[in-house]
Amino acid sequence: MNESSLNELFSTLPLGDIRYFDSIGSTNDEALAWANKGAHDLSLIIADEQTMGRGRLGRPWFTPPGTALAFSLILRPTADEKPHLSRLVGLAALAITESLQKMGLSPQIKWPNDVLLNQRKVAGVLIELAWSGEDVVCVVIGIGVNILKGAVPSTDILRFPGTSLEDMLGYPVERENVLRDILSALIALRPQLSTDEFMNKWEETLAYHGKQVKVDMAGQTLVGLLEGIIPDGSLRLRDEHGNSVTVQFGDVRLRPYA
Ligand code: BT5
Repeated sequence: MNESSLNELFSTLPLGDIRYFDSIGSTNDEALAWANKGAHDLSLIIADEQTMGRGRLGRPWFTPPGTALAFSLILRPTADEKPHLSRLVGLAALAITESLQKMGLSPQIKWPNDVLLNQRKVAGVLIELAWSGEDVVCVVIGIGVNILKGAVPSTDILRFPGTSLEDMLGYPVERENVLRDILSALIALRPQLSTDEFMNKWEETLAYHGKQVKVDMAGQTLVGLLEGIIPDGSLRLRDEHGNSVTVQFGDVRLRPYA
C-alpha cells in the first residue's frame, strides 16, 4: 500500500485527500489534528501499522504491520446530518457489515461499535468529534478490521474473542479491496442516515436481537431482552420486570446472557 496506489484505486470514489503511513501512533489522532487544520470532507488517513491504536475509553486496539486495515475517515457533517451524529457509529458498522456480506459472510453488529463474525470480533469502530466552540465541525470515523490471522491479538489480552477475515474465509483477502468496499458502502449509506430505512437496516444486523443479554454499565448490571435501537442510537431492552429500559452509549459492556 502507498499513497499513489490508494489514490489510483479510489479514483472513482468522491473522497477528499488521502494520507498513508507505514507506521503511526493512531490514525484517529492524525485525523483529528488534520480535521482541525481544515481537512476536506471524506479525507482518509490509513496506516499499515498502529503503535498506539485506540478503542473506546482509552482501551488499546492492536494493528500489527501487514495484517490489518486501520483507517480514519473525516466527515464534515452537513446541517441535515448534525442532529443524527449518534447514528454515525451505526453507519460505519453497517458499511463494514455490507462489505463482509459481499464476501458471503454473515456479520452482526454487537452494539455499539463491534462487528462480529461467528460471535467473534473482526472489526471495531471509534467515533471522535472535532469541536469549534459548541459546534461539531468534523467527525472522525476510525475503523480497524482484522484481515489476516496475524492481526488477531492473543486471547489473554482480549475482552471478547477475536477473529480475522482469513480465519473465517479460509483464505487471505486483499485489504485494499475490503477498504474500497467499506468506503463505497459508507458513502452510499450516508444519505440515508436520517431515515427509518437506515434504522431498520441497523436493527436487522444487531447481534442478540430478540435474545436475553447482560449489560454492564458504570457499576450496574442489567439483564433483559434486546428489543432494538431507538432513533438516537441507544439500545432498547425489556428488563426482567417487563419495563422498557434504554441503554445509552458510554462505558457499556454487552454480552449474551445464557
Ligand atoms: C473498538 O473499541 O473496538 C474500537 C476500535 C477502533 C480501532 C480503529 S483503527 C483506526 C482508528 N485509529 C485508532 O486509534 N482507533 C481506530 P473497544 O470496543 O473499546 O474495543 C477495544 C478492545 O478490543 C480492547 O480492549 C481489546 O480487548 C480488543 N481488541 C484490541 N485489538 C483488537 C483486535 N485487533 N481484534 C479484536 N479485538 C481487539
